Amino acid sequence: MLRTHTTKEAAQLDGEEVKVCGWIHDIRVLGKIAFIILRDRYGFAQLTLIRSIVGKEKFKEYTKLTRESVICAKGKVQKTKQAKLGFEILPEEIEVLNRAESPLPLGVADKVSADLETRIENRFLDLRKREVLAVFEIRSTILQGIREYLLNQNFVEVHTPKIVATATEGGTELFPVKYFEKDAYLNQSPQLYKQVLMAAGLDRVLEVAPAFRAEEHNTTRHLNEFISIDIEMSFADEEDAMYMLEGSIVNAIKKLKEERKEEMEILGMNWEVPSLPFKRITYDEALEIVRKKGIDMEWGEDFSTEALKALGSELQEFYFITRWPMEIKPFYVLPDGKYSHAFDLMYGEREITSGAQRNHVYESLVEVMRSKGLNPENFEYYLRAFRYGMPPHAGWGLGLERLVMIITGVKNIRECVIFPRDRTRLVP
Ligand code: ATP
Ligand code: AMO
Repeated sequence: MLRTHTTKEAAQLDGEEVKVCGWIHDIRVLGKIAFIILRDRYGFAQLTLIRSIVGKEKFKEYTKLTRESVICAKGKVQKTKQAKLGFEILPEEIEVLNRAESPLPLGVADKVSADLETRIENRFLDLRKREVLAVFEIRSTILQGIREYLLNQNFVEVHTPKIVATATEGGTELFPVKYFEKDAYLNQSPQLYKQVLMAAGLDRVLEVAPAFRAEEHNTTRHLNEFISIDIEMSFADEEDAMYMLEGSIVNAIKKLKEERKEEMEILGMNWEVPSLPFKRITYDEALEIVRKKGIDMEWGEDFSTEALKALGSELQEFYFITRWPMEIKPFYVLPDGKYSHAFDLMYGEREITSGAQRNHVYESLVEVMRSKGLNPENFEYYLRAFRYGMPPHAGWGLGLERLVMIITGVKNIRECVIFPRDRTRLVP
C-alpha cells in the first residue's frame, strides 16, 4: 500500500508511524527548519523537516520541490500546539512520486480566483481546491439521496438508448449523428422510452442519464449535455408523481445535512429540511401574481424571464405550478379541456423539473399529436405501446445540475459539471 492514512486520519493520531500521500500545497523554509504543507482530498498535514535530522542534501532536495508535486511522507505523527493544524509529521523519508512543472497554469493555494474559462481548461487543477470539490461531493450526495428514496419506493433503475431516431421535446434542439446509413440524433429525454416501459408492466422506473439539447443560447442555466433524473410510474396521476419528487428532494437535503456538514460549511450553505408537502399553485394563480406585479402576460403564454423573476420574488421556496394550459405543454401530457395535468417544480424564479400525468389513450394521443403538427407515423414504435394495454401513468424529468445549482447556491450551471458542454465548449 502506498499510503497507510489520509491526512484526516493522521490528524487523529499521536506518536504513531504513518505514511501519507498527496500534493505539495505550500513550502516554507525558515533556515534550518522547513514546513511542507501536504494536501489530499481530506485535508492537510504539516511535514516538519529539520535539517540536522533529514540531512543537508535531502533537506535541500525536499525544499526545492515545486508546488503541486506528488509526494509520500513516512514518519511519526505528533500533536503540537505550534502547528496551525494541531499536529505535524516528522518525516524520515519523502518519496517524490511526480514532479509538477512550474509555473502552474492555475494556482491551487492562491486565493485569487481565476475566471471560469481558465478554471475549466485546467479542471484537474481547479478541482484540487476544496470549495470546487465540495460542489461535486454535494452533487454526489444529492443524487444518492434521490436514488435512495426512489429505490425505497420500489422504482427499478433502467437505461434507455441515447442514440435515437426521433425528437421527443420538439425538433429544434437535436444533435444529429451519423448512424451508419441512417440519420439519428442524441436523445433529448428518455420520455418516450420510459412511457413504453409502462406498457411493459415495469410499473415504476427510474433513469439517471445524460440528455442532449442543441440549445443555441449561452446562458448560466442551460447546458448542451446535462444529467436528467427521470421517473415514470403506472396507475398514477400527477399528484403521485409530485409526491415522489418532493420526497426525493427532501431526502437529498436530509442526507446532505447528515453527511456533508463540512462541505456545506465550506460553501456557506444553510438549508433547513423543507417541510412537506411543497406549496402548489395553479398556472392561473401564478399568472395572477405576475399581472399584479405589473407584467403584461396573456393566458396561454409561458412565463418570460421577467415573469419568473416576479414569481420568484414572492416565492423563495420549492413550489409546484400545476394545471398548465395544454397549448404550451408537449403532446404526451394528458389534456383537461384547455388545461392539462402538467406541473413544473420551481425554486424561486428557477425551474427544476417538468412532469405530468400522461395521455395513455391511443386515439386521443394521436389527435393531440396531429393538432401540434406532428406526424404520428414518425412515432410508430411509441404509439404501438398504447394499442395493447397501456396503464394510466405519470412521471417527471429533473435536471440534476439545476438542482445542484439551487442547493449549493453557485451562480453558473457550469460550476455543477466537471467537464461542461456548452455552446462553444467541447474540450476538455
Ligand atoms: P425547459 O427545457 O423545460 O423548457 P428551461 O428552463 O430550459 O426548461 P426554456 O424554454 O429554455 O426552459 O426557458 C424558460 C424561460 O427562460 C423562457 O420563458 C424564456 O423566456 C427564458 N429564457 C430562455 N432563454 C433565455 C436566455 N438566453 N436568457 C434569459 N432567459 C431566457
Ligand atoms: P424538460 O424539457 O422540462 O422536460 O426537461 C426536464 C428538466 O431538465 C432540465 N433541463 C436542463 N438542464 C440543463 N440544461 C438544459 N439545456 C436543460 N434543459 C432541460 C430542467 C428541466 O426542468 N420529458 C420531460 C420530463 C417529463 O415530463 O417527464 C422533459 O424533458 O431542470
